[in-house]
Order: sequence, then C-alpha cells, then structure tokens
Amino acid sequence: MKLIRRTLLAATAAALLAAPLAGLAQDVKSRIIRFGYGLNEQSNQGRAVKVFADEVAKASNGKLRLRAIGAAALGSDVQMQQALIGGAQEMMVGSTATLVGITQEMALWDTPFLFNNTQEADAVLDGPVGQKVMDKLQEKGLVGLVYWENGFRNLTNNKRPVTKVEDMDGIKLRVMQNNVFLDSFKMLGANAVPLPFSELFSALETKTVDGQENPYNTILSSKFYEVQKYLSVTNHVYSPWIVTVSKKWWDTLSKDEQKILLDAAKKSRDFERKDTRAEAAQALAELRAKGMLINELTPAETDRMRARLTQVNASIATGVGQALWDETQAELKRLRAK
Ligand code: TK8
Repeated sequence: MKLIRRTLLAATAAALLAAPLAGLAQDVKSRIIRFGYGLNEQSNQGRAVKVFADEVAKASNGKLRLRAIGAAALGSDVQMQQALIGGAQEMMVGSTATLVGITQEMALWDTPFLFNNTQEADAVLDGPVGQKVMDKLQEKGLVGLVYWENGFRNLTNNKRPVTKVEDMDGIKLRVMQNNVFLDSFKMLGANAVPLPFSELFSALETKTVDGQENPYNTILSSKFYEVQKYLSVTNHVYSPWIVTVSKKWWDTLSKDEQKILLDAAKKSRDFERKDTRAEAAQALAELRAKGMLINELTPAETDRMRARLTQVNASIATGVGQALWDETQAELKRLRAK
C-alpha cells in the first residue's frame, strides 16, 4: 500500500515536471519592454541583448516583447539609470562603474587589479558578494538581475606608447563618471576627465581628450582604432556590466513574468561571457591589423603601476564598508588556495 502510494506520488510529480511551461496557466501579460544599452548593435553587448530578447520572447510565447535600443539612443548609462528609477524605462545594461553614484558598494568592482582572471570574476560576481552588492540597488529603485562581462580594461591614446607609469604624465584621459576612476588615473599622473561613453568617440576624434581605457572588444566594436594610435596592454581593472530593471516596473510584474526575465538574463549572461571571451582572444590581432601600435608593460613596470593604483584601495574599502571589503578579499583568498 505504502509502495503504491509512493509510486503514485512519484508519477504525479514526474508528470507535473514534464508539463511544458506554456501548458500551465502562466500569469503573463502582453508587455513592451524598453531595453537600452550604450554600445552598438554589432558589439558583444548588442549581440547579448539580442539573445536576451529572443529568450524572453520564447519563454513568454511572444507576450513579453523586448524593444532593444542600442548606441545610447535612450541616453548615457547615467541617464538611463535615472529613467529606470523614475519608471520611464524598463530595463538596461551598462557599466557597474556608473552606478557608484547611486550605490556606493558598486565601487568594489572598480578596485584596480581585483581579479587575476575571468574565473575569479565569475566566481565572485555570481557568488554571495556579487549578490549582496546587487541587492543594494533595490533601496535605490533598481533591481539587478545578472552581471555580464565588459572585460579587462586597457589603455589607448594618441600621445605615446605607455610603457611605464611616467608615460601617463599629462595625458588627457577620458574616464567613466565615477570618483574611483577619476582618483586612480590622477594617481597615475594623467589629466583625467569624466565623460559619458556616448560622447567618447567624438571627444577622441576632435582631440578633446587624448585617450581612454576600455576592453579590447569595445576598442574594436566602437572603432576607437580609427582615432587612437597606441594601445598599451595594462589590464588594470576588470569591468562588469550589469543588467538592471526599474524596480517600480518590476514590482508590477507577476512572479511568472519575473522568473521569465531572470531565467533569460542568466542565459544571456552565459552566452555573453563566452562570446566576449572568444572575441577578446581575437581582438588584439585585429586591432594590430587595423594599424594600432600595441605594447605590453614589463612585469616590473606592471608592478610599479599596480603599486601606484592600489593606493586607492583604502578609500574604496571605506566607501564600500570594511566588512564587504574583507569578505571579498577572503573569498579571493579561498579561490586562490584551490
Ligand atoms: C557603455 C559603457 C562602457 C564602459 C565605459 O555604455 O563607459 O567606458 O566601459 O561599456 O558602459
């Protein structure tokens, strides 16, 4: 008797699990989702937004329709964040660095040389520390879903190859709109100027600034090679992107709708990281072929740059809170001991 009951239970459970999602009465309304991003459609960011849009359409039987709007046509990262908070736009993906003005804890990701490789980045961002930082956004009217990879940042400029810290002297360098980046590059001797990404190409073209720093993928997809001569491999910081939702809007969604968006975001993340890494592996050769002069720093010069840059660590720790800083360092130590 017991056995029969158990078998019946198991069979029912199996049937429930096997029922296609679409077959269940899903609480999903017809909705248009404005999803903004800063790079162009052909970039790694644009490709991943497309994957996200397709996943959302598939999982909602076409009811949730994502209107992807790239090239900062809805505004810079900072402007879009405000639109999300106000409820005028539903979703976006952008740099965590531009969120520091809203949520201090995001400055953790601006720590120079925090991660040694992408495995460390994935483990920390997708682990408890990453989640804690992301959850902080909710108090400010944003919901973070997943981190994507922007990547390790490298320096380009039109003045000279940067082979040592001193070469940064007087270079007018565009930085992201964030005090950690501003302080870091001032520390290196550059004349750091915060500017939204959407104004960067023309600032380089008109020589309003001499240089900038971004991952290889962006230097390629945004055609910075057309207006920049030197690329110095510095890998000075790993930048994440973050997919965020307007909390005002998120709170009006059903549990089913929220789940569709979160699941699709995770799929897009897995695609995006693979795609970005594959592109980054090829990008340097392509940039060289486009005419950029590329130089690496010697290990000794990298160490000197690191020593200068990491002088900002103490103020980052104060900004994000010592407990969170320590937890991150402990997590990295644990990962490195493996
Ligand atoms: C795109 C930016 C960009 C970032 C920057 O909107 O601003 O330099 O690296 O990816 O978020």
